[in-house]
This record gives sequence, structure tokens and C-alpha cells, in this order.
Amino acid sequence: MNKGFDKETFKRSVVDNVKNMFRRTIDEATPHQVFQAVAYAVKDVIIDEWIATHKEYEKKDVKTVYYLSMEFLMGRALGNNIINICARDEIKETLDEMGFDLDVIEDQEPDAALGNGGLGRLAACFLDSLATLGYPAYGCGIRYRYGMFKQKIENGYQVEVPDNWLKDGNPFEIRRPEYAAEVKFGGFVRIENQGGVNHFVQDGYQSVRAVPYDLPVIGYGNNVVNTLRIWDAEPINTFNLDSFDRGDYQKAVEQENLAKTIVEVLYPNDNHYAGKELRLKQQYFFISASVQRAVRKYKEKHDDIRKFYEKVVFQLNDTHPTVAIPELMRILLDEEGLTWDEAWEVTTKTCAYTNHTIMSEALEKWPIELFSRLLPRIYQIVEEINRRFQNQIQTMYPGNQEKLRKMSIIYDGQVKMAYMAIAASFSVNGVARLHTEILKHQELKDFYEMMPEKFNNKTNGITQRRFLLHGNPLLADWVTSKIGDEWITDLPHIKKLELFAEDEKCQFEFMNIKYQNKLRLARYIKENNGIDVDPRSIFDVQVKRLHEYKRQLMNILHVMYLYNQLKDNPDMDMIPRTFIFGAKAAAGYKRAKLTIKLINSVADVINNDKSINGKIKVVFIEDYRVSNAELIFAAADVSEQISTASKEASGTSNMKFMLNGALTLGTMDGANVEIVEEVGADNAFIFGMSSDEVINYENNGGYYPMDIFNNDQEIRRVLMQLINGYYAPDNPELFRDIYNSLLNTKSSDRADTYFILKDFRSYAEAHQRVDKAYRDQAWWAKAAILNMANCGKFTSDRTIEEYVKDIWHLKKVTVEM
Ligand code: GP0
Repeated sequence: MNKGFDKETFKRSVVDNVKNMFRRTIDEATPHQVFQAVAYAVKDVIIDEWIATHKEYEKKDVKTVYYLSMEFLMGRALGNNIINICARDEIKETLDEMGFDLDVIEDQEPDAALGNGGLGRLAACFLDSLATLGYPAYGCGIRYRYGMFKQKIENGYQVEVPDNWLKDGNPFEIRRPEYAAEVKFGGFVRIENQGGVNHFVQDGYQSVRAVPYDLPVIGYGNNVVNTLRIWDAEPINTFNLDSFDRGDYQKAVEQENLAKTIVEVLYPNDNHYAGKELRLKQQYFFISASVQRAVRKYKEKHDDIRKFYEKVVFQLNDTHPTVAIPELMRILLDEEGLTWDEAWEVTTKTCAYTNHTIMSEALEKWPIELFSRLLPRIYQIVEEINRRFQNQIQTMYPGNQEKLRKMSIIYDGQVKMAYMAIAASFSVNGVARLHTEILKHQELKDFYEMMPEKFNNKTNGITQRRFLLHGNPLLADWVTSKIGDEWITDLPHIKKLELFAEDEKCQFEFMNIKYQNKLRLARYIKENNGIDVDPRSIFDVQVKRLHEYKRQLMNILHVMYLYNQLKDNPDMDMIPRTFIFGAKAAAGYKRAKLTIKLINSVADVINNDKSINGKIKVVFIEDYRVSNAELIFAAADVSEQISTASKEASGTSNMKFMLNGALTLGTMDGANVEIVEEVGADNAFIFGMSSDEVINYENNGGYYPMDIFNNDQEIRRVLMQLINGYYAPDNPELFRDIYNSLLNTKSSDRADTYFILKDFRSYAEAHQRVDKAYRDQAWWAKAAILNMANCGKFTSDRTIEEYVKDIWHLKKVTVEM
């Protein structure tokens, strides 16, 4: 409950907002206008806390973490903000009295989709936890004009539609022109000798003005409001049309274009590096602005820049923000006049790096030509960092040319961002135990051997406030009614649910809530996809970015296999199953897009086949995003986490499912390993090769999927259906590429790189275990409750406390109102 909340004031505020903003009375307002008016009324409530929080930070002169990230996948703000100011019931009631439904109002808000998937959503969960725990933090990112594209499915194919999320304004943001910074690109570096000291001056550059917009990040019930600062680009000086100097005119036009294009759109690639020049511009743009601002802020209060790291820590969310390292060096050397050694000490005590993947195609390697042309002074600094790092390698491993070659930051015409991040950070962390071990002993072996003290693990987490309290109110209330509400800010308390796992009444209540949530999702599916699903069937869900290593293909091949069995034997005894998919494919990722088409083609055939009595349904949920994810997790029975072992760094949807009482059907990969450790292998369905087996095969040239094709009739039948028109009568060749990817053939790449056929039988057998287990509803309910009871470890609050203790060393702040 929010003590300060006053219904009448809030009502007046909403009514006045509608008048002032839209010149309408409240009964004339559209639902979207009501949303805006309510959002501004909520902003009113929090603005004093926002100011008070920052006053407190200043007074205490706190150390602050800057979470530097190209992505913040925030989703909708209104509902979450209302929850975190603890005024959900009050505001719901107030709006009721005014004749509005809060859920409908919330649905008006577009998702803030400034991210692709796991990495961006992790950043958003971290901000929620930082504020809730009372730690001083800024998120720093880009105010993309267009976020993650909206996905439409047309004729079974993905079509990308621009996400114009700002078109009606963003009620929660505040423009802060007083903190604008200039960011320079291109030109050349001139050395000026002044009194025997060399000064490096960048000349002939183009620049843009970075202008920050601040968004409030509200802690749960603690008056703390942190800031997500996202940078917009504006042209530096308005056109001088009087100018007769053609050079100036040309440059002004170019600078205006640069400002327009730089923040235009989020690159929709997940786990994949595309090497686009504009992407590097985006990186340097928001990093330079953020680092400049952090230095300036520090200097307002302190005069010794050599102690910068005592008040500031930069956490690099993957390699995307790695230019923060040479940028901080540049400012310290060129603007603050430190020596190299002094600047290096500050930088290496300020920066820490998180690795999110071992997929080699995700590694950022910028061509020297591009990098040095765009960032000439920064490149000089990178060269010097590399020169000194090489010296260090040579000292440690005299005469070892192999090490030098393998570990060099600049090699083969490229700048390797991960290596720079490791060389210059005091901490390097992976995002789940298995992932960190693979980094230490495989991918980054040489670096680990050279500097083992830097490496550490921080297993990911998720915020229970959004993914249970907000997303699943029925279950959240149920949990609170059983064990109290401490779980909201201290998730391990949820362990107390164990006491109820065997209680028949509780099992029944749980299953009933799950059923209500399945009804809710079924309604959503009917409205958005026009498909009828049976809420009594098992909801078996795989929602995540579409990527070969995540193996959505294995899932749909298994559906095809089951369907074949049903066709042969329509009386086959099976619990009806609804296979639910949600996934965006990067716009240029052909095979991923073809997989979406395959899922939809299979859905078309199966969903319209009366002969199988609705035993299988296949649903592809269009435009999977944070807001519909909340509905999906709440309704899931089975959580598909089926990546090829060793490939998924952590996964985070696995945790969101567990929190909502779904059972994991998965491989021993990423954080699944730790989930199984917490809940016990008996309460999950584990299958497939281990990461060691996968890595072994990979090191020995793979395996022969043709052997499986030749020896397993049922698998062969499924594969043949990819090329005999069974699911594409008009174009039997449609899925040839997928067929080839599994069996082929082309000498250039190996067949079935992700071991789909190798794991198939084991996967099918795990599905049979699911079918069998679901028949015993008491067992299932018990296992589901035990999953919830044992998800305490996977709160992002725990992850953040570990970052604070091992890496950031921040102090908690309390804000009195
Ligand atoms: C990793 F490298 N992740 C990347 C990337 O470019 N994008 C991205 O979302 C993900 C991992 O795939 C993950 O395993 C992990 O949990 C997440 O980063 C957060 O660490 C699955 O979402």
C-alpha cells in the first residue's frame, strides 16, 4: 500500500492532464489519451522521489555504477511503475470509479523495445533490481527512433514493420539539454607542441550533439528512483544558409544527416555481428557522451581525476560498449593531462566487462581501415594499448609467437573488441556457471591463464516484480496468501511454498490459477492469431529469438514426427498438446526466417486436420515482445530450453518460466544446469548431449547425420517431408535449405552443426515423459510448485548483490520522504 497516495488528487490530475494536453473532457478522451493522462499523473507522484534520490546521492557522494549497454529492453513502463510505487490497488480502484479499466489503459502503451532479446532484457531487469536494492546507478544507452521491429506474419512469412514507438510521445521521459555533449567523428589527428608537451588535436572532423533523455527507474516501495539515460543526436549547429563557403555548407548538410541517421534504428541482430559502419558510430556516440558526462559530473565535486575509480565504475554489457576504454583514456590523456600510466591505472580500475556468448559469429572485430577512419585518435590509443599488451605477453611468455598471434588486440587487419575489453578491465564475467567455465577453459583459455584473477561468474537473474507480480497477478496473490509478501523483494523466501507442494488443496488451487492464465492466453491467441486452442491441453512453449543454436527447428521436427504417429494411429493415447512458438528472426537471417515459415506451414496443416481430434495444435504468436511475454510465461506448463549444450550462455526465459510454475524440458546448457541443481532432476525433463560431448565432437570434425537418416525410419520420414511438398504442396523445394542444413552435403560447412538429429531421439523420449507425467495432476502440480519454491536463486536481486560485492563495491542508500 502507498501511504501518500490520495485518490481525489489523482483523479483531478488525470482529468486536468486530459484537458491540458488534448483540450478534451475526460469522457471525450480516447483510451490512448487516458493512458497518457494517467502516465503523467503517475510521473507527478514519483518526480519528488526522483529528485530526492539524486539529492541523497550528491549529499553522500556515493560511488555509482554506469551500466553501459546498446540495449535496454524495458517493455511497458506504466504498470510496472504503478506496482513499484505500491499503488496498484489504489490506482485500479480510482480508475474504476472513473469508469476505466487499468488493464485496458496499460494495453495502450507501446513497448519500449530498445533491445533484441536476452541481453537487453537482462539490462532492464538489472536496473529494476539496482533501484529496488537502493544502489546508485545509471543505465546509459541510445534513444533509438525505431526500436526492435514489429513482426507481422503474412502467408506464414515474417514481415518486419518499423516500430515507431515515440510517435505519440513518451510520457515518462525528460529531455536534459543541460547535459548535452559533442561527439566527434573522422578527420585527422594533429600533434601540437606547446612548451615541449605534445597535444593531440582532432581536426577536420564531423560532429553531433548528444542530448540525453532521462527515464525514471523506480525501486519497489523504497522511494528510490534511478535513471536510465538514453542519448538522442541533434545537429551541432543549425544551418548557416548565408554561408558562401561551399565547404561549410557541405559539412553542415553532412552533419545534419549524421545526426539523423545515427540514432535512427536498433540493429536487429542477436548473437551476431554484422560489421556495419553505422553500428560503430552508434557505439562511439553513446559511449563518448556517457563517458564525457561521467567525467564532468565527477569533476564538479572532486579535483583529483586520478581517483575517478573511487566514485565511478563502468560495466560493459558485452563488447558493444568497449570503446569506453580508449575513450576514457583519450579524455584522461588529452583533456586531463595525465600520463599514460596514470590514465591506464584509472581506466583499468574503472572498467569491467561481461561476456554473453561464445558464438564466434557474435565476436566484434572491426576492420582497421574503418575503425581508424571513423575514430582516428581512438585508434592511435588502441594501437598503444595493444603495443603494451603485447610487451606484457612477451614478458610472461618469452619467445612464444603463438600466444602473441592468438591474443593480439589488433591482428589480421582487425581490432578485436573482446580482447581489448579483457586486457583493460579489472573484471571479466560470464553469465552462468557453465558458460564461465567454458570461457575459462576453452574460448578465453589463454587470457584466463595469463590473468586468472580477473575471471568470475555472475549467473543471470530476472525480476520477480515484472514477471510474477505484474505479469501473473492471480499467482502472485496466491503466493502472498500462503507465505506473505517478502518474496517481492527477497525471492528466496518463496522456498516456504515447499510446505504446500504436497497439499491437495494447494495443488488444486495452483492448477486452477494456471488454467485461468491459459484461458487468458487462449483469448489473446484467438484475438491475435485467430486460432482456437484448448486450455485443457498442455501448453508447451518455446519463446526466444530465432537462432539455429536455440533449435526451434528440432522442436517443429518433433511436432511433425508426432503428427505422423497420430496419422498412423488416430487413437494414439496422448494428452492434447498445444505447441506455442514466439520468435523474431534477424531481418537478414534467411534460414531463421525459413524456419518461421516451416512452423507456420506445419501449423496450417495440423490445425486444420479434423482427423486428429485436436490432439495437437501449433501456434506461432506474432510479435513476441516483453508485454505479451508476461501473459505467455503465466500460462505455460512446459518450458522448452533446448539449445545445443554449450551454446546458450545462460538463457533467462528459463528462469521466468520457472518462476511461473512451468517445468523445464531442456538440455544441460547455460543456466538450465543451475535450475536443475536447485529444483532437482526429478522435477524437470532433461535430455540430450552434454556440453563436453558436443565440444568433443566439434573438436573432432562433427558427426555423420546421414547414419541417422539411413537407420531411423521415422526421422527419415520427417526429413523427407521437408522436400516432398507435404507441408508446401505448391512448392516442394521450399524447405530444401533446411533439409540440406541437416544432411548435407556441401563441403564448405558441416551438416547438422547443432546436433539436432543426434539429440532427436532423446528429445522425443523426454516429451513422452512429459505426457506421462501430466496424467498425474497431483504430481504435476507438486513439481510446478517445487519449481516456484526453488527459483529463489534466479532473482536479478541476487545477481546484482553479487556484482556489488565482487565488482562494483557500492553502498546502499535510503531515501526518506
Ligand atoms: C548474447 F551475445 N545474448 C549475445 C547477444 O548478442 N544477444 C543476447 O541476447 C544473450 C544470450 O544468448 C543468453 O544466453 C543470455 O541469457 C543473455 O544474453 C543475457 O546474458 C540468452 O538470452
